[in-house]
This record gives sequence, C-alpha cells and structure tokens, in this order.
Amino acid sequence: MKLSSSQLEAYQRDGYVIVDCPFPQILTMNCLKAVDKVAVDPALISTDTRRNHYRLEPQIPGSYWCALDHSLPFLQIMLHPEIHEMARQLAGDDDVYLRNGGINELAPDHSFWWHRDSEMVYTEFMHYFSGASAAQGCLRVIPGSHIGSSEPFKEEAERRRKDQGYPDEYWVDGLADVALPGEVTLEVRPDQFIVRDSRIYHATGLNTSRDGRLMSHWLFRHGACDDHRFHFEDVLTEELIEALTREQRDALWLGRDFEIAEAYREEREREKGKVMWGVV
Ligand SMILES: O=C(O)CCC(=O)C(=O)O
Ligand SMILES: [Fe+2]
Repeated sequence: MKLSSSQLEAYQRDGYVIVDCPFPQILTMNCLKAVDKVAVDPALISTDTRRNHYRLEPQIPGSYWCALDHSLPFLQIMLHPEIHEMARQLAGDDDVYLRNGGINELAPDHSFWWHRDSEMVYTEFMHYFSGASAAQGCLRVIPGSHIGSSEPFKEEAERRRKDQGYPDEYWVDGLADVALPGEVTLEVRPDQFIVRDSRIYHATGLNTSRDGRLMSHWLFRHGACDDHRFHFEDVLTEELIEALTREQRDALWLGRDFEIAEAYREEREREKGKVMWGVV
C-alpha cells in the first residue's frame, strides 16, 4: 500500500497521518493473543522495565526488550508486504531495512511527557493494537512540530510546568504533561495505525484505565543509512526465519555485511545470546 497524494500531503504538512490497517485483523488478534500468552502479573516484575513494559517482563534485567518485540506475530505486521511497500515509498528507496521494532505497554497511571524522539529524519509506524483512547493515554502531537527546532516547544512546556507547579523531575506517575498550544489527541482503533515523522513533538495522555495500553512501533532505514541495531540472524530463531517469506527476509538484511551502529554496540555485547525472539 502506498500513501495517497492527500495522505502524503498531510504527512508532510502535519508530520503524521492516521491510516487504516492494510492487513487482516487476524494479525492484530495474533499479537493480542501473544501478549496474553506471555504476560505475567505486573506485581511480579521487579526488574527495571525501562518504563516501556507493564506485564511484559524484560528478557534479562535492565533490557529494553521483552519476549515479543520482534516475535513472529509482530514481525508479520511490521514486514507485511503492504507496510513494506509504504516504507519503501516514504524512504524513497527499494532496499530499506527494518532497523527495529518494539512494544510499549503503558502501565496504568503512567504517561510519556513531551519530547522529540530523534533529530534524524525517518518514518515511525505506531500500531496501538489494544486501541488507544484519551483515557488510556493515547498519543498527543503538535501538528507541524517536525519542522525546524524543537526548542520553542521545549521552552513552552517548561514554562507551563513551572507555572502549574509541576515537580522538577520528569515522568512522574499519576500526572500527564501540560497541555501545549495546538496539540491534538490521536485516538486510534486497533484497525488503524499512525505513520509519523520521527521529529514530531509528542507526549501521551495519562493511562487512567486499569489495564496496560499496548503499542507496537517500528522503523525502517533507507539502504545507504548506516544505522543498524541488529544482525537479525543473531536474534531470531531459525523457526521464525523459516516462517517468513523471502520478501520479508529481504527487509531484515539477513546475512548481509554491515556494522552495528556505535550507539548499540554495548547493548548487543551485553545481550548477545541472551535476548532472542521466536514464533511464540
Ligand atoms: O507509548 C507511547 O504511546 C509513546 C511512547 C513514546 O513516545 C516513546 O517511546 O518515545
Ligand atoms: Fe517518543
């Protein structure tokens, strides 16, 4: 699936567009089933979850990764031919590679505060596969904030936190970040996903529900971009790789010769042989 010209225009102007899932609903249901299969009682998770997981424990203490991030049900969506086609369209390159995916489970009473993910330019796909209402802490963005510096937004957020008596430390439980001028709330259903510019200024609402709010997000890079986080053949089981189509394997750059980016070398060394994903 390619974005239409009006969707592309919205993406370029606003920094995001909400799209209907171009893949069967069963794939989303498989992700929810996988979560049910491996989720544990959150009270039992004592290791640092890096604030991205609630019932999904890290594979090893301190890791960003749970058992599911690149497991088969999630890769079936990230590497769906329709998604792959959109990634190629947006990157302007046929030889894109999946840089990484990841699941964020927003715990009850948690929120993300205003930030920009990166100054690099790429597309991020966000699939809130449990659905995300305002009450569950859905995404909030400032349309157009992907263009230019994020300093004015940062300053405005700081000013408002101060005026409203916010505590000095960030990421306080039980409190959503301040409202910012022009922000919009992106409520989405499980049969939709958000395609957004990496630089858009964003936060989430507070999850006021009693359940974790589930989102899978992923990004591709164009072939000339040397920013690899994984040699996927080292972290995916043979059984999983066999379950993929040839086109899906192509997007993982299996067996190709490249270096892991500096920023992730330590992670890879620490997690070598310990963090893996399979069929589930
Ligand atoms: O969980 C979300 O909805 C957004 C999280 C986020 O902004 C991030 O992980 O950088
Ligand atoms: Fe973010």
